[in-house]
Amino acid sequence: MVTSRYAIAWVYDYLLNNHALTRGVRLFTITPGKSIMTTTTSSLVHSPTFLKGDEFSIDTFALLKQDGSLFEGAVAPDLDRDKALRIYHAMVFTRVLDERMLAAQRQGRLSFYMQCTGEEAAVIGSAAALDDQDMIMAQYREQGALAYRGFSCDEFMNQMFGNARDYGKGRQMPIHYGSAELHYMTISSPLATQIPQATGYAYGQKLAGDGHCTITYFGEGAASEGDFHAALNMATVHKVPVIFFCRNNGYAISTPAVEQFAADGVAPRAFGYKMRVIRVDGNDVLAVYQATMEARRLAVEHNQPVLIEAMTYRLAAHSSSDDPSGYRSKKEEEAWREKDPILRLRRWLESCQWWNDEEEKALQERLRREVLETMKVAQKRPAPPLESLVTDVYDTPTPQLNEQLAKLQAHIRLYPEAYPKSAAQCSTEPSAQMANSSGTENGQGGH
Ligand SMILES: Cc1ncc(C[n+]2csc(CCOP(=O)(O)OP(=O)(O)O)c2C)c(N)n1
Ligand SMILES: [Mg+2]
Repeated sequence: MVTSRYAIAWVYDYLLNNHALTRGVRLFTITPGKSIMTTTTSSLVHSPTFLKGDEFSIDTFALLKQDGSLFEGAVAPDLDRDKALRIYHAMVFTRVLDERMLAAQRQGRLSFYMQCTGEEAAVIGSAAALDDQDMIMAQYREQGALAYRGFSCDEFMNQMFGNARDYGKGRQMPIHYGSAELHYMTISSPLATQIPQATGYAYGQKLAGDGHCTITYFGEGAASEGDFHAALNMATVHKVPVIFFCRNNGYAISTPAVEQFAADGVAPRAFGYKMRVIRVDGNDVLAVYQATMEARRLAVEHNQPVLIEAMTYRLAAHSSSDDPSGYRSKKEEEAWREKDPILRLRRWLESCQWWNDEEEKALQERLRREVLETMKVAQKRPAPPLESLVTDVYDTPTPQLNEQLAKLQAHIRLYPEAYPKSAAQCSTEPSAQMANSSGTENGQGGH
């Protein structure tokens, strides 16, 4: 962990010191004691030929047809019944959670929600191919990976309701989950920041030599950020064990992929960095699983970073604040609904005699009940203590923070009916912490 924190710091240092604008674009590699060499082995040609880059197209790796049978010549990955069912349960749980929490948002119980609907195979199939100790740095639509790792329904709910049991102490919007125990970096909304962080973290893993890698998830929209390019470049230059997993779900909010880039998706960008790349049918959980297994092997055994582009579709709205009817047709959505990744896996499980209608019914009922009951309990839990607003920011709260807390407490005492009861209770007396460290020491505060 410590090594990796240093490695993330190293990423920012690298970005500051090696940015093309500050150093000039480096065309030469200088090897001490040797002559200056170019970084290319390019041959000389004597007529001006411009390459288009679309001389070959990137194929899509697929194993499973929508009816649950394998394509001719396709071989299912080595997946036993227990693991296949663990994947399936996480996919169904994610779908049930999404449906219920969107409804909760519509009922006014929750301020915000984002669904993974339609992308469960991409997210969970890839998470299942990792070691549970590998690091996950996600964007925000990858709750399925966390569910697969074992984040409980209660833990999801506590985060979403920002109650006293939320690991983030209610400081973040719903869906900003994280778990140190499950090696899942807390979500942060500014797009693509997790991508260079993943390179840095994986560099730390390489230095630590612990045999683990990092996977970072991001949308095709986030891949337009400069952070994406810096991350890929650093990863190949420094040979770090990182998997870049792009969920190409067709949209960045309302902007369709065709209006985001003219190229053949995101995959060809890997060539610019001499990185291994594979495109996979993101609704085919077996193909995603196998591709990610192989990517992990390359990363861990050869320190070879890999880009995976999973072709999928965001079946739901971007978030609970979005209405896709303004920018895409029902017909398009229906066509993708026909490719439902959960149904595809269910049919395969049935063909293996590992699943049946009765088990399906029981699972659906159990998960719906669990989600509903856990939500009701989490919603009623008290909010985090008011003082927690100023703790954890610095080692000890600064006089300014304590002053702000005191003002807030005074405000709550004036208008107790506008705040949760737990906040009003905390505000009957100025906090002990406040009394200890507020004031005008160091000449700050107290004005
Ligand atoms: C730096 C930054 N710019 C813009 C936004 C606003 N924003 C949030 S999500 C989003 C679209 C992202 O699309 P994509 O990466 O394809 O992920 P998807 O939502 O499709 O899963 C945008 C533009 C942001 N959060 N951060
Ligand atoms: Mg997208």
